[in-house]
Amino acid sequence: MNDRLDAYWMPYTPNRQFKAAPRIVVSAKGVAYRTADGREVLDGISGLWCVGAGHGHPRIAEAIKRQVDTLDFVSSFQVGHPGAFALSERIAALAPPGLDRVFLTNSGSEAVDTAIKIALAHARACGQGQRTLLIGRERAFHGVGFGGMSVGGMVNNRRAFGPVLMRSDHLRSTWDPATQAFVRGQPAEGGIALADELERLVALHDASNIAAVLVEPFAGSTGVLVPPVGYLQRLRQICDRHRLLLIFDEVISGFGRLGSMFAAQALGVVPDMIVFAKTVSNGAAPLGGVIVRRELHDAVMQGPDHLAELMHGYTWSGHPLACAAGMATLDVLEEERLLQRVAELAPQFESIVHALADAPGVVSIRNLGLAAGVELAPDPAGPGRRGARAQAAAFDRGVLTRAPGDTLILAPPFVSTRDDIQRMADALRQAIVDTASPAP
Ligand code: PXG
Ligand code: PLP
Repeated sequence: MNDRLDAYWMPYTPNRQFKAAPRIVVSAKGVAYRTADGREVLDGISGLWCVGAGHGHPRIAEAIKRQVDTLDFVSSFQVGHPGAFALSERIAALAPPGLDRVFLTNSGSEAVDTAIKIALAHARACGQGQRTLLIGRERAFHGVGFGGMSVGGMVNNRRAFGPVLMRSDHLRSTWDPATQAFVRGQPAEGGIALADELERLVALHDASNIAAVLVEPFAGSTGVLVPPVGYLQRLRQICDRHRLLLIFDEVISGFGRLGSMFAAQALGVVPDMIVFAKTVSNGAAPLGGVIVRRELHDAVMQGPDHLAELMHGYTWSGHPLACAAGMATLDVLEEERLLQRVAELAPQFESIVHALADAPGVVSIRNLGLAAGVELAPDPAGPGRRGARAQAAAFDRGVLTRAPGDTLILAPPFVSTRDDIQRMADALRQAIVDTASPAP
């Protein structure tokens, strides 16, 4: 093992295994990486669901370079710079009507925790400070902050930290292997019954104790689980009936992955807050945030006039380089008509990934927009091993994927050609074949 890899404790990585057989990337352009040993590896997951416009986009790189030469940093606490205001106004204009106040963070995790704090502060501002319970969903990922972890529903992310989580309860996952195994897009059946479970949780806890309901429009990092038609609409109706805040975590779905700016628009349901990150800056600088319904914001604008209305913020909130990257990314999404491109590519993508159904051990394929999960039967030795082996094999075969459990993710950059996507799927197929027999 190379000793020089020891110091870096890698995030969400089996460190001992990685350091025994490292996968080091040294450059990237468009839809491909170059490894330290000179190989090309296609980016099958848009970085980590964030590089929609492709790597090394000159427009975005230029904007960051210009910004660092003009204003490298100014705090956003009690001073400001033009970029943060311009970016927020632009994002507000892209959001569904009514949602037009934007709080900036540096990551999805920070954005989720920010949205939860806004929900709690809003309840208190309305004289309902007892509303502290969070409702999430099984198999949801909402980042790694204590709030996001609490409302999240991925057991492995919670296990080691359980006793310190915030109070939360969880809807059932929308995933039903019996009826959805090879569904294309949204399942047709079952959405209303799944969403009606929120009524049961409201009856159990009482609406007066609930701060917010937080869901991903589709579950991304848990393996692309797509809710049935009508599910999100019904959640909205139930939240309205009981005056609960509905928050969409659009860290993955926001800024184009579904062929619209937000899933709220693609799926036709308007929440009270939208959490975003990832594609907003095309991966070129850390950026996230929360888009808030104006009335929520206005309700919190109270208290002594010398004090911040919301005692919250990060040193890097509204960082000039991130704002420059965000503005340039929005320019590129618009000028290169990348949302339209995603909408056009999505049906071809769907056919290409579903053609993997006959590869050895494929038990399910789901897709929405430019996101798909290809689930493999687990190794007899237990869940997750086949997925991990297939992920490593895919890298050797020339495509970067992710493997939550035994599901392989494909989420290509928006600028991919049909041919790029086919090459990604071919490499995935080879990796599936390579790992068809259990490890010795
Ligand atoms: N919410 C959602 C819905 C996410 O997908 C976060 C919050 C947290 O964002 P940050 O920027 O703090 O990482 C995410 C992040 C995967 C994978 O394997 C997905 C994410 C992160 C890491 C891995 O799919 N999504
Ligand atoms: N810890 C200490 C000691 C700090 O002074 C600060 C910020 O000033 C933080 C943590 C939070 O860091 P950030 O604002 O980058 O989230």
